[in-house]
Parts: sequence; structure tokens; C-alpha cells
Amino acid sequence: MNESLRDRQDQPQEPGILVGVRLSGDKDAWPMDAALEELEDLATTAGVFVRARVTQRLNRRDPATLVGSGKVIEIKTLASDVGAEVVLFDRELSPRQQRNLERELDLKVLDRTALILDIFAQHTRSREGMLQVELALMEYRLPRLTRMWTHLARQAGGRAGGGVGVRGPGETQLEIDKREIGRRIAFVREQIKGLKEQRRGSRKQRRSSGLPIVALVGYTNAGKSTLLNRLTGADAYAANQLFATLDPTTRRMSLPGGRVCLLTDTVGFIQNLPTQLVAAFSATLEELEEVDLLLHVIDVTHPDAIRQAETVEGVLASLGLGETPVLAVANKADRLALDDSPEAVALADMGRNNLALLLEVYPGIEPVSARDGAGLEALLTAIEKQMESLLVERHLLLPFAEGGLMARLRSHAVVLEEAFEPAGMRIRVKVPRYLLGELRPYEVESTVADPPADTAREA
Ligand SMILES: Nc1nc2c(ncn2[C@@H]2O[C@H](COP(=O)(O)OP(=O)(O)OP(=O)(O)O)[C@@H](O)[C@H]2O)c(=O)[nH]1
Ligand SMILES: [Mg+2]
Repeated sequence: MNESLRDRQDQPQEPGILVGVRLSGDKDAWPMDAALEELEDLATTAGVFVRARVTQRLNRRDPATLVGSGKVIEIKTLASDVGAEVVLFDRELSPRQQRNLERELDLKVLDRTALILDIFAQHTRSREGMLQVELALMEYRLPRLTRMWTHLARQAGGRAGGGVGVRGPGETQLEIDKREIGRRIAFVREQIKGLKEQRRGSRKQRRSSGLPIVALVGYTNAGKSTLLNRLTGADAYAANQLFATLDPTTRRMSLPGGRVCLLTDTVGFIQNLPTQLVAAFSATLEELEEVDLLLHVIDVTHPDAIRQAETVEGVLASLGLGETPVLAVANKADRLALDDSPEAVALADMGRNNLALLLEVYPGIEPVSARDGAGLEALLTAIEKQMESLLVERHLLLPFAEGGLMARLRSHAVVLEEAFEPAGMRIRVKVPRYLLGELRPYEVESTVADPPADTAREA
């Protein structure tokens, strides 16, 4: 269990238990222990204090209650022994299974999807994010509307009330009949469409600022927002919670050579993302399509660092970002050096072991500490080098009247040589591709014997 995650929770906590279920045919699934650790982190983030765990391996699922009737009785006894009020399943429950389980256990029963939705409902702030979460909640709850749910929802009456799984902007809708919800779903979809257009507009604007864009990606809680804050002086919300960031921030970042780029945060990834949330995610992840470089932030001290990194790679590939250059960052390296307590020693050992494994996959991985700043200069230099490798070389004769363009070249490009001539500045420069169109009118033949422009890319 993630003790520090639990320590920082400030909201009232609901006592609960976790139920892990594996079917014999489950392929690609995370090992039960790792999956339950993560479920506990999700539960803690959502405000549940986990008091016990139950696991079961099944040959076939029971269509009525997922687990067998004997297990249901075991869960009920355990829940009563530890005083649990909520039972969390590490597996999607059908609406029927959820209803039956709630009836038989006489407790609130939620699955992993409901838990993640609950966290999203608590953490999102932007209008588009709220609408996306409302849509996902309505779609999730519609087939699950039962007396118990509507009853709880009525009690809730606000974003924070009602406990885990019944919060969020959707709950007032639970009091209306399903047809009304259907109408609301259509309305929210329209609103989202409108906001999406707006976002495309502002994205275009950002692109036309001409600055290269670097995006922080990675598993949830890896330290992306902390790194953004550290590198740009932003004050984005960073916390020991899963999905702390749902509405990402973008800031300007200066590189050691004086060039400037945009650094943008993103929503954290997680294994086995519930389908209802893929749309909500992909909305913000669309922004990644135009990114010049991805910084893959890995919490090198996490017991599942390697599996998390693989999950992130999988999500990036599924988003069609397989070709975007990636620089791996091994974050929380400050925790590798602690040596005061046995726990710290064990953590540091595991972290070093992770780092060694990661080095095999990402030979250029940069160990850093977003918290204390160690390794960040080397990281910035590596970013700059990566960006430069994406530049192409051009020879230009720039009229003196184009002072603005010259200034942009100085901040966006690498000027290799320059000389005054009567007609303007003759310069040899390495430029990012997005400036090529603008520079075309001023391109001239090389005067010195230089390598042809195309080979400059590999330089
Ligand atoms: N020790 C240590 N802790 C760190 C470091 N970087 C981040 N953290 C902690 O890790 C936790 C998560 O940090 P965030 O920056 O919110 O992580 P994130 O990747 O943005 O997470 P989500 O937005 O939830 O996906 C916070 O408690 C940070 O203080 C680091 O370099 N060292
Ligand atoms: Mg964050």
C-alpha cells in the first residue's frame, strides 16, 4: 500500500474492502497484487480507507454476481467484521451484477470504472472536463439506476457529498427519469462538440506562435506536474493522488542555449482505462498530435515502474504517436539516495534496480528529481539536443526590413553564421520545420562548401 498517499488524504474517509478477481483466461492482466495495490491507490484518492482485501481466481464468472455464492458470503462477513461500507471490485461489473451484489451484501458496490469516474468528477475543473465527466457518468449510471443509487444521489446533493461513486456533476440528473437523462446526454454531447471546436482554434493559435512544443506524458502520479512547475515556474496542481491533473497547463520554457519552447502537461495514463473514459481522455490527448517531443516521465521508485512504462508506451502507440521522438525521464531519483531507515533502503534498492532495467530500454534516460531539481540541467540540455536534431539547415539572404523574422530566428533557430551584405543579412541557420514556409522566399544557394541541407537532419 502506498502509505504516503494515504497520509495526505484530508477528506473524511469511507471504510471499504477490495475484491480482486482473476479469470483463468485473463491474458495481459497485471498480477493480482500489483492490480490491487493500484486499486487501493485509486480508492485512497477517492476517499476510501481500505480495511481488507479478498481475492478469488475463477474458471468462469457467475453472470449474476461475478464471484460465486460462497465468496459473496465471505465478503459479507469480512465487510461486517471490519466495518466496511463500500466494496470495490477490481473488475468491471455488469449493471446486473452490481445490483445483485448490492442487494446481497447490503452495501454500496463499485467497480474500478466507477472509482476512476469518481476521481475524475472530483478533480476536473475546466468546463469541457466537467461536461466530459458528466457524460461518462450518465452513460455509466443510466443502466445502473436503482432505488439505492437514486436514494444515495438525492442525499448527496452536491459535488462533495454522498461518498465515493455518487459524487459529480451528474447526480442531480439521477432524480429525473431515464428519458430526461437521454436528452441531457444529447445536449452535453453538443456542448462538448462546440468546446472542441474552440479548443482547436486555440491550439492553432498556439501552433502559430511558432514555438516548438514539448509534452510531459507518463503514468499517473509519476511527477509530470511537479516537473512542469520546476522547469517553468508554473504552479500547476501537483499532489500525491492519482489523476491530480485533468486540465493540463502549458507554459514557456527556456532552454540553456537561449531558445524557448512550450512545455505542456497531460492527463496521466493508467492500465486498462475504462472505455467510458477513453473519450474524456482523448479530448485532451488530441493535443499531443502536434507535439515535437514527448518527455516520458517515469517514477523510477514505483514497484511497478516497468509495467507502468510499458502501459504508457502502449497508450502512445494507440494514439498514433509511435513516430514522435520520446525522451525518457527517471523521476524521483532523490529517493534512490535515502539510506536512513530499512524502508528507505528497500525503496532505494528497488529504484536502482528499476533504473538499471529502464536503462536497457531507454539508453538515454535522464535520472532527475523534479522535487529537488537534481539532473534538470542535463535534462534541459538533452531536450535542446533532441530539438536541434529535428532542425534543417538553410542558407538565407534576409532583407534588413525583416527584423521581426530575424528576431524569431534567434529564439527558434540556431544561427550558425551570419554576415552583412548590401541586400541584407546572409545567414546559415538550422531551423525547425514549421518555419520553412516563411523562410522560403529568402532562401539562397550556399556560398561556402557545406554539406547539402538534407544531411543536416542527422547531424
Ligand atoms: N520524492 C519525490 N517526489 C516527487 C518527485 N516528483 C513528484 N513527486 C511527488 O509525486 C507526487 C505526484 O506528483 P505530480 O506532479 O502530481 O504527478 P503527476 O504525474 O502530475 O500526476 P497526475 O497528474 O496525477 O497524473 C506528488 O506528491 C509529488 O510531490 C520527485 O522528484 N521526488
Ligand atoms: Mg499532474
